[in-house]
Order: sequence, then C-alpha cells, then structure tokens
Amino acid sequence: MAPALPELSPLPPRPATLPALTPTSTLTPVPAATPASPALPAGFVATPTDPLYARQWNLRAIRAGGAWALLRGQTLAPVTVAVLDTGYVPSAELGARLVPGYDFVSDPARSGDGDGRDRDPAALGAYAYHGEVIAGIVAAAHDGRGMAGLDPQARVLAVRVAGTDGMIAPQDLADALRWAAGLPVAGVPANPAPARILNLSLYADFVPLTGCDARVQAAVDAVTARGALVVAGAANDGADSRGYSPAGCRNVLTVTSATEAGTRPAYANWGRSVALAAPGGEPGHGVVVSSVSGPGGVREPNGTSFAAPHASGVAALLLAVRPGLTPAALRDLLTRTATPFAGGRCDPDALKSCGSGTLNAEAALRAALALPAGNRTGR
Ligand SMILES: [Ca+2]
Ligand SMILES: [Ca+2]
Repeated sequence: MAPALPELSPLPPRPATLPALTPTSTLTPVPAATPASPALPAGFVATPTDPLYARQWNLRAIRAGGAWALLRGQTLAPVTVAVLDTGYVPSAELGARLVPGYDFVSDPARSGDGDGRDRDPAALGAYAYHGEVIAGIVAAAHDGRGMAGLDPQARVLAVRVAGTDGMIAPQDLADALRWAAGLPVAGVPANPAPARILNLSLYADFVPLTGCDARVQAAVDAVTARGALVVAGAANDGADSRGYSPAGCRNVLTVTSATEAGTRPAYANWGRSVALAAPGGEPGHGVVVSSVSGPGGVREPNGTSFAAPHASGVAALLLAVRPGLTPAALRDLLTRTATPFAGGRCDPDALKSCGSGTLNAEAALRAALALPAGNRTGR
C-alpha cells in the first residue's frame, strides 16, 4: 500500500510505510519573538518580520509579499480553511485561530487513541507534524517569530483523517470532507465552523490507484455544490495523478510541486488532472516551516503536501476580499493568473505537465480585487 503522506526528508524510493520523523531529543517551541516585539502593525504587512521569512523562498516564488502589500493594514473577516490531515497540534503560530475539528479515524487499530471516531482530533504519533506544518503554511501569524503564513488572518479547522500509520480510509475521508464543509454526517455532531476551503495534502489508501474513488468523488461534488473549494496535493510517486483520490477527482484543484527554479521535482505527480504547481521543494531544499517537532522549532519538508497549502492560503486571501467567489471562480482565478513555466513546461517531457503554471498570489489577488464586490461571483 502506498503511503498517503510524504516523509519529511530525505525522500527515499517508495517506502513501504511512512518513515517517522527524525527523532529529536525534545520538543522545542517556535523561536520566541525578539524581546517583546514592539507593537506589530495591525492588519497585513508587505514584509513580515518573522525570522524564518528570509528563508521562505517559497513565499517569494509565489509573490506573497505583493499580495500582502495589496492588503496592507487591512483586517478582513477570517476565512476558514479545513486541513484534513493528521489532526490538531496546538501552535503558537495560530493560537485560537486553530480550531479543533473532529477525529474521523474509525479504525481503532490505527487510531492510536483506543477508539474510533470522537470529538478529540489531537494528532498522534510520528506524523503529527504533517497537519501542523500544513496549517502553518496556510495561516501562520505574522508576529515576529517563527514563520510567516499566507493568510495570517485565516482560521484553520484541524480535522483528523490519518491514523498513526499515516494512512487514510476512503470512507473516513469522504465523511470528513462533508463534515468540514458543514454537511451532515450520521453519528457526528454538526460542524459549528464550516470551512470554505478544504486542504487535502493526502490521498485515500486501501483502494487501487486506478482512478477517483466513488465515495470520495461524491463527497467532493457535494461540498463543491455547497461552495467549498477542495485543494489536493498531487502525491509524490512521480506518476500521473489521475489514479489518486482526491488528486484525480473532478472538482478538485490539484496542486503539484515546483522547485525554487520553477521545475517539476522528480517525486512530483503530474498529468491532466493537475491544475497548477506551487512550491513543494525537493530533497535538500524543502519548504522552511515552524514546527514544534523540529530542532529549534524549524523543519524543511518537501513534497506536494506542502505545495497544496500554498494554493489553499491564497484561496483564503481571495475569499477574504471577495467572499462570494464560487469554487469554479476560485479555480479560474488561481489557474489563469499562474506564472507560466519557463519555456512553457515544468518538465522536458511534455506528458509530465504541471498545469497552467506556478501559483502567483499577487496576480490572483489583483484579479479578484478587479471583480465586483458583493454577491455570489462566478459560475
Ligand atoms: Ca478516536
Ligand atoms: Ca510567525
């Protein structure tokens, strides 16, 4: 069975199970702000003072600073992004903006908490970092410590779908999708904080990689009809992403990885189901993030898992300024404003396509701001 989540680093060839984190002796908090940082400005800033920002090449690659400059000084209604992943890890980068969702892992043999589904989505085991890091890429605070996230005003709903083995059951994923978007799921209390964007840096295990699983497709279609955008990582097998769920499903914004040079790293899935690329890095040059699991509170993972939340974070910025955007309109904005690949392709092999280009936060936000404010926008 292929692993649903990528390892941190380096990327070994097709491991049978997910490798655990490189052990660290202690859990260390995010580096503290330089002595009680003098009054950080309210609202967006074009250049965050977070110490890791200088190393966040991924944010420069997508012109995040240009997007923030367009929002300078503004405080917008928070957009909720659900991260369906390993679950909830308290984060100094998100504080109360990180909302514990629900534990959808139904198999007690893989849940690590001794039972099936329940109200406690706490991430457990060696892969707990995965959801934590993705939440940080979407929404880490611009607070003078640690990393900068794409939408520091977003809320993240942490929904647990991966077991301690890093594997995801298709029915758990399908139910979690519906619940995260505010649709009813039998046996689960209603979600008090439905999300407009659902980030899936994973794929369903226990099914053949031959196409979109019908349960996952039905859930994706239902949440799309409700107005939620599904963003998925393309997966890390260097293969056509069409066989994967959700990457190969309809109505999914599938995101593959680009290197800093804007090319396809060998691990990154490709193909017609890929909408665009975003920085996911490569072995030895990953995406720099805050993590309580990392030495000094820092990790540098690579993989399409870390590309997808760039698109989710930018989508949150678009919804913050134009709340009426439909999933189709968000997809249109993100893909048509992407920066074309050098020479028109991400890979010398034209078959190995990466969609319309590399995510461009500034261009996407400019295009959204050019749309009329107000009611439901787009198809
Ligand atoms: Ca449980
Ligand atoms: Ca920060």
